[in-house]
Amino acid sequence: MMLESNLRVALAQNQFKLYYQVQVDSKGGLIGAEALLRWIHPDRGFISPAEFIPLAEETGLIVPIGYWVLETACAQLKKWEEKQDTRDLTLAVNVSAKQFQQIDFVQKLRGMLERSAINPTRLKIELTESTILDNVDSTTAKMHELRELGIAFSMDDFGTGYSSLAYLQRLPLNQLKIDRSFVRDISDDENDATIVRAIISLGVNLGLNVIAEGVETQAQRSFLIEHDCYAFQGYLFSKPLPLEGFQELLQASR
Ligand code: G
Ligand code: G
Ligand code: MN
Ligand code: NA
Repeated sequence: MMLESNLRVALAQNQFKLYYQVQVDSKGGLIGAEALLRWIHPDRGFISPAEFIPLAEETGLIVPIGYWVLETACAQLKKWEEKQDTRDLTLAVNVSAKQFQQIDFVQKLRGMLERSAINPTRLKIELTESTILDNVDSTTAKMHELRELGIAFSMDDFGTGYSSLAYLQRLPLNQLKIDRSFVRDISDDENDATIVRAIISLGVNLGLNVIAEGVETQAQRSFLIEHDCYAFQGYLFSKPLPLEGFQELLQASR
């Protein structure tokens, strides 16, 4: 059974690790990566965030865990910035609602950016529709403050929530990320195909870039390109990798 105390120990004893999954353009060129949290338990091995994030959210531990993720992401960006061939990488980080809604989130993140001295435009925050809609006014205000600093925003799992078009236009977003549940069957499910086309044209019309996640096959990639989506993430390109593996992949692709 998973307990709150296990999560505290995990944080205290450095059992969390960031994995990195590439994001590519239609020519296979690298555009960035998403940082994905993993828990490597000394006895139980690899534990998926799908298993522990819900408990972390319930207990509020997602807040210190989330700051660890952001600190680690900033430190990694700093290292990448110092090398010619990784200088322009961007890194997307998932931030949960509970963390984004902390009253001092902007202040804390600003502190991290200053301490790490990274270029904030390399950092992208992925929020879900429900995070934003939970508390539209304060979330929008925070997004604007962070955007002033140069941070980019992607709306994760797009299409699964209840965003109204009015909000979408008001939010300082850079990107819509098409949820993988729609991508899975685009080639044979007419409803999913229609939804994906609608999301792409919505993005284009709002001046946002659109990325598809969960791209596993050439057929899915071709469909997306045919319908004007040119950024992808998924097993077709690479699964999420530990830092060493991710960096090897980068070197191999350049
Ligand atoms: O990487 P994977 O598909 O196993 O992730 C499962 C879920 O956990 C996804 O919904 C993903 O967004 C979430 N997740 C992964 N890493 C983080 C993280 O660092 N913070 C938060 N809040 N969620 C994460
Ligand atoms: O909710 P979020 O988009 O943050 O979740 C990302 C998760 O999706 C990661 O945990 C990753 O393991 C998973 N993922 C990444 N690429 C693929 C893919 O091509 N297929 C499937 N099924 N899952 C993927
Ligand atoms: Mn995500
Ligand atoms: Na997603």
